[in-house]
Amino acid sequence: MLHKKLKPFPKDFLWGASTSAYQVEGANLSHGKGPSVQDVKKVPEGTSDLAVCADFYHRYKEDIALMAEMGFKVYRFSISWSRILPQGTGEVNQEGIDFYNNVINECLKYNIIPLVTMFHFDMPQALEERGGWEKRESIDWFVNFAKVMFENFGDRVKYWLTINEQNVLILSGDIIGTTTLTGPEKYKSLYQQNHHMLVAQAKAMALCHEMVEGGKIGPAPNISLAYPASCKPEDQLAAQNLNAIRNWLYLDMAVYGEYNHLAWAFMEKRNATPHIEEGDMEILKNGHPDFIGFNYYSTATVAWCDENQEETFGHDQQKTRMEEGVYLGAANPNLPHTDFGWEIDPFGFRATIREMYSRYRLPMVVTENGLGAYDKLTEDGKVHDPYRIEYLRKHIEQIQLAITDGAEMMGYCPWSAIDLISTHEGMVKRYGFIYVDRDEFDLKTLDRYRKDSFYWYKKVIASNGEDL
Ligand code: BGP
Repeated sequence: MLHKKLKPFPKDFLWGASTSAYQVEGANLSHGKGPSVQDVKKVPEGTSDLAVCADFYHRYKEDIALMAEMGFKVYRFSISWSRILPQGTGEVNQEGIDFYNNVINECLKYNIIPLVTMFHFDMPQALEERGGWEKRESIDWFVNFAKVMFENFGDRVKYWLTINEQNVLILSGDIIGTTTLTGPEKYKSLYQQNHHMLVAQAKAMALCHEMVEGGKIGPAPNISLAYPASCKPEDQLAAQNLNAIRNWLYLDMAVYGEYNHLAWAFMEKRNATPHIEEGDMEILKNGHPDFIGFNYYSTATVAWCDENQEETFGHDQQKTRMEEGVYLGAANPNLPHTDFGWEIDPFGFRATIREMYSRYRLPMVVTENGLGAYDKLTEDGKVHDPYRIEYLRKHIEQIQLAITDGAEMMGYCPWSAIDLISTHEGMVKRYGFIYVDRDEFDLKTLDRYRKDSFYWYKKVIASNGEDL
């Protein structure tokens, strides 16, 4: 600690939690909604499809009432693009607008601030078939979608997030079902997609400021500070490489409108620098986020990587894939893991926040953080999840330490408010404060139960983070 005394959480600190449309809503091909890439992806073996999820589409009132009971100040959810615009552009689905109006109004009824993610892994399939993010037109498609959202919801939604985990879309799209590209050719396409998303994001940020009175908007990448696997100087270079390619590329662009030079050198190495049209760099410079939203699950550890090295560490969105000649993902022997193999690193959370604040000097809101586990409902309707409480407590402690270090923190929205379908590991990987009574394939009652963490978080919020 740098100080002896901890600074308190700000009075208006936004305590809440997160979900995303395709993982929580269900009703994925009904009520006028068009399919998204998530609805047509190959569902990983042994995991449920997205037809019902937590059935939030039909039970949002009950769920938001439970969030209010926990004392939420904010609820982060995403709007499904293809529920609003079934073809991605063109005709608006009024039922979709009505649904999100109802969700927003329900939040406001309890004084819960809606924090809306505009895009969370769910490109409309109709647009994917027209070339998706690789097409230059994707910028206009997204800006049009943003406009529809600001027009319909901007009178009540003042906090917006652009693209959830754009870095994960680029680095691990194969894991979360947004790309089938593999091999050396993938880079060129992916970094062109990335460029379009960055320009689209900058335009959406500018448009938000123009259209939404008092509107605030920011990005929402997944940030994991990279550690060198040892104090060998080469490992430090590998960690800098990963930090640039995984983290700073996205935030340097969102905040400063500049391509990070190390990430650019990596794109050159892979023959994957994007085509940049005249005027793009100006648009990128004019984006200006009001805050940074970021998801944090763990840090990453990497070693130097020679050419022709073999991958030794498993890979998903939190476990770093090898990049030949750039970095090699490694296990951190100092850290425990979750049942699903993700490392747990609360100290790394503070280190990540410190580093981000040093680089960007913007207020930050944690848009995801949490522990996936095989929770069990007992016969008397309880869910004992002390492991989740411990995880969250340790991370909240580190936020307070980071605030004491001088970082500006606006809020904390762990993943997830309620159990929902994981990106690739089904319903059994639960994160919620609220348990949903269903199995992978057996929908059971879909009733809601308060987990032990529900009561604990309620107390944390009521004491503004003092009673952990
Ligand atoms: C993030 C995503 C979420 C979410 C979470 C947990 O990458 O933004 O959508 O699901 O990770 O990941 P998983 O569902 O794979 O456990």
